[in-house]
Amino acid sequence: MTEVGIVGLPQSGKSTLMAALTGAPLSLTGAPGEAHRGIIPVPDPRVDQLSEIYKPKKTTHATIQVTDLVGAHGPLKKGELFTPAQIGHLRDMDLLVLVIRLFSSDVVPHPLNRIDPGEDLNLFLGECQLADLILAEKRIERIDAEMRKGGAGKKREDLEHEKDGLLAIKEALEAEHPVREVELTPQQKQMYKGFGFLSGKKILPVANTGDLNSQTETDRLHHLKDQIAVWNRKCAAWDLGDPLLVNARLEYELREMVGPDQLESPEALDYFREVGLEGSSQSRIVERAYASLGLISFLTAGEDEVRAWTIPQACHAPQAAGVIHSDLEKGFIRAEVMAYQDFISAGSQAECRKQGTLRLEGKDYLVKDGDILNIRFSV
Ligand SMILES: Nc1nc2c(ncn2[C@@H]2O[C@H](COP(=O)(O)OP(=O)(O)O)[C@@H](O)[C@H]2O)c(=O)[nH]1
Ligand SMILES: [Mg+2]
Repeated sequence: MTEVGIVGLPQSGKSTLMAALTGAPLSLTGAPGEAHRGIIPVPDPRVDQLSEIYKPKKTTHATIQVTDLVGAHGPLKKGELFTPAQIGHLRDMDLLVLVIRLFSSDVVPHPLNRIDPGEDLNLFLGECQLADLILAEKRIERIDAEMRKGGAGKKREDLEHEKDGLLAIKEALEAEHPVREVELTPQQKQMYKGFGFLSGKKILPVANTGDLNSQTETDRLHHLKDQIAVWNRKCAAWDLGDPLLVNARLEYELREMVGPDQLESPEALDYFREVGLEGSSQSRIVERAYASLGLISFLTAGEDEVRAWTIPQACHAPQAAGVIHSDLEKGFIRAEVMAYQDFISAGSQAECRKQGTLRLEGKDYLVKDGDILNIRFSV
């Protein structure tokens, strides 16, 4: 499952956003390092439409797992944004949603006693690099110690290869370039997989706004955008897109008031527009997460269940089948494939067969977004 970590400075609205996105109870406290998990269904009108047609016993949307991590309490010092336990959790994430505070509040103190989104971004990315640098240096030291013990042959070659990559990573980080930029061999990528370098992950900036009609807030937003541009100029691999605009507290309160399926209702949209937003954030966060991770969905449809499944963009039919069940990958024979749109235009599977839009595809077929698959397999 796709793992998204909600990160950022204390009091930026991470836990509120988590509750707004997942419907999990709002939890404003907790011990540092504690992880609160929740699930976001991936909105997909195709699933709803197929469900209307098949009237299955069960309808299942794809999901993303989100984790909200309780950070250190109190004022921040350099190198203290992440606790070791937090970094441990963050390693497993595919994507970091970085919440940056734009809203003012007399009752919610900022940990640095100022609201400056550009500086918060700098601080966060700086801490990511610092954490990665410490990790790389520690590992280099261990490798050196192991090499001093002697030994030759394959093991030594591997250690040298691992160290070379780490030195390149160290050099990049010192120049404020993310680990993502460093060109590594497939073997090195495998070696560092478990390290979970923070700047090796995709980072999606989310600006938590209060009221965008106020000049102060639009100024802050511009400042944040400028700062994002500075990082992207420094190194394109940061690839920080435009910040996604949310109002976590409003979204949370509306969700409580009108229910999760009414967040796009005209009534709810009025509330969002009043504070300068186009709507709720769930579908936009999911969309950006999918795009930045290069994910697509395929569908399965029948009387028992209509369901969406998440796969990477370049995924062959057997691997896609494996997401449903490993037996389907092992025993894969062929996939019956219809594009969602063809199915809707034709009206039925039988009609697709007649029109030739229901195809049989083999092991080399690259599954496309919105394909409706039926896997033929034998075990
Ligand atoms: N005024 C205002 N307060 C907010 C907003 N978002 C969150 N808060 C408040 O800020 C405080 C900290 O939020 P929380 O979600 O616990 O932040 P976290 O420390 O990043 O998890 C809470 O009291 C929230 O109610 C917002 O958009 N506007
Ligand atoms: Mg929190």
